[in-house]
Amino acid sequence: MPGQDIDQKSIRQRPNYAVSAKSDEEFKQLAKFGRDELDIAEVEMPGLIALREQYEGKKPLKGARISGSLHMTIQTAVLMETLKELGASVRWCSCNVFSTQDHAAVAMAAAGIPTFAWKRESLREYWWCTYQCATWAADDSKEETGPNLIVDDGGDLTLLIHEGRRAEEIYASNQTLPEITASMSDEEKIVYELIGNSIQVDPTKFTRMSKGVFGVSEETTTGVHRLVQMANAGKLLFPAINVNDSVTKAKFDNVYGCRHSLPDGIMRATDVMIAGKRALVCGYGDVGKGSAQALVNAGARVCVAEVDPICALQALMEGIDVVRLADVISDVDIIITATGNKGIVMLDDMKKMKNNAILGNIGHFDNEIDMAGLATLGEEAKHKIKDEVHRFIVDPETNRGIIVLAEGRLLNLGCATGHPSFVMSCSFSNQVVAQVELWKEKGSTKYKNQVYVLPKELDEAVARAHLGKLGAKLTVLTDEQAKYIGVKKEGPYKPDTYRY
Ligand code: NAD
Ligand code: RBV
Repeated sequence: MPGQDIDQKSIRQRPNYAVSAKSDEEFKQLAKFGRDELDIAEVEMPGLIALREQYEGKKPLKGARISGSLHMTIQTAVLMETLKELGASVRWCSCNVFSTQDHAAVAMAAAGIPTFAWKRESLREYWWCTYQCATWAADDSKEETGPNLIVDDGGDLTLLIHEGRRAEEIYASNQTLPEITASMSDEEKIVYELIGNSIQVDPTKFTRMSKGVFGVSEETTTGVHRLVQMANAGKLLFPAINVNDSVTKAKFDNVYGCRHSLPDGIMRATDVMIAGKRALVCGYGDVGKGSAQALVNAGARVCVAEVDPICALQALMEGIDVVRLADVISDVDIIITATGNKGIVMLDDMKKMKNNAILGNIGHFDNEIDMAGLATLGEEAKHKIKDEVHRFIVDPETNRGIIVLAEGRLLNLGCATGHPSFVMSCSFSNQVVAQVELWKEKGSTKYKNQVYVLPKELDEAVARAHLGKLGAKLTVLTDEQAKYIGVKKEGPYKPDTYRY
């Protein structure tokens, strides 16, 4: 099984967890550090704590086995413990090789929550961890089983189950294992090799597993794109709740979260003076807006690249130039990709960049920047400055190089610690509400194998739960005013068409 090559010296592997700790002493220290930060985070996560209070003694997730694939950070640990407090059994892995905070992962393992995650996993280890997260291992009294609910971020866990089941169907019909072809990416090769190995041990594992899943709640824009494509093709095997498009997620986490954690990542990685520099943000959606604003606030001269005329016009209204990458590539000092699309900055572009210009991505996957192209320059062109910060020599004759952050993966989680607790409390409150809803409706026909958003009442409730902490006092509509604008006094206050 992939993962056999896990570095046993630094990874502490037990049947119920695999986390980073070289010794018992380090495990204890990390667990304490994690717990101390968790205690602080809880105070900053009023939405999650309100949900714990709302459901106290009710255990609405009793009996649910939840597998989560979402950055194993301190904030996520508070989510995991909230799900547990609501009655669920929880099992976790990260959704990115660089995003785990080891003290958070160790604190979860020490608290008895099966966790398979450490910072700087290899791709092989990453998919091994995902596989462990999906596999609810057998013990003396129980047979091996799988999750009945999934929390996903980017869709890798959902993909593994879907592709695993598809491969098992092919295997059942003609005994062939997934073919590994030269045109596949390194990651695809690893995934299909893992599925092939799994089939040889248990040829119906994912088929059984997929039948037990009542639904998935998806955290991020890119994961939602994947789910919508699957649903449209009639291939989605269970219902999905699109947490990303709750207003209290996309319009807060993606915007204000990135406004905080983008500069955090750039500064921790490089400590470069942002003021005065020319920065290009590719993509002016929610993440691009937060990123561009952060760079403007830091004193950079910012421009954006967009394909969508509406987003382009929004940028102009904020006083931000809209340009084409090709026209500015040789002049900018910082380039950030935030499109959720692929192939945004290619090797030929990088060859034109200024010496020591910084290139980073904050979109979900690592294909916005042409890392495969950079790899063709050879190992001698790649200089590690420190973990997650590399200088690639793009012109050997003059030694001109560029600084690439987090190897093209989302730099706010690779070079820093992701979004802070308060904004993640909004995102994760939606996750909890979605999980409770999927579990409540597990026997009903309310949800088909489609992608749903949560009702506005719940979105407003999530926002409401965060006001007190910031000392806000909401104005209350009078009966007459409510009637005049045609809403209920207690909300929802806007029609579904309203865009915030
Ligand atoms: P979005 O759809 O709101 O914005 C993406 C924008 O990129 C769109 O406006 C689109 O028109 C534009 N775009 C697409 N192709 C382009 C191209 N070739 N050139 C220029 N612009 C292009 O999505 P979003 O919510 O902003 O999310 C963007 C990405 O960030 C997704 O992958 C999402 O999953 C991820 N995300 C990351 C974090 C994080 O913490 N790092 C947080 C939230 C979302
Ligand atoms: N994200 N999580 C964190 N601190 O745990 N920070 C950012 C954290 C999520 C965010 O919700 C986004 O949609 C997703 O990471 C992209 O993978």
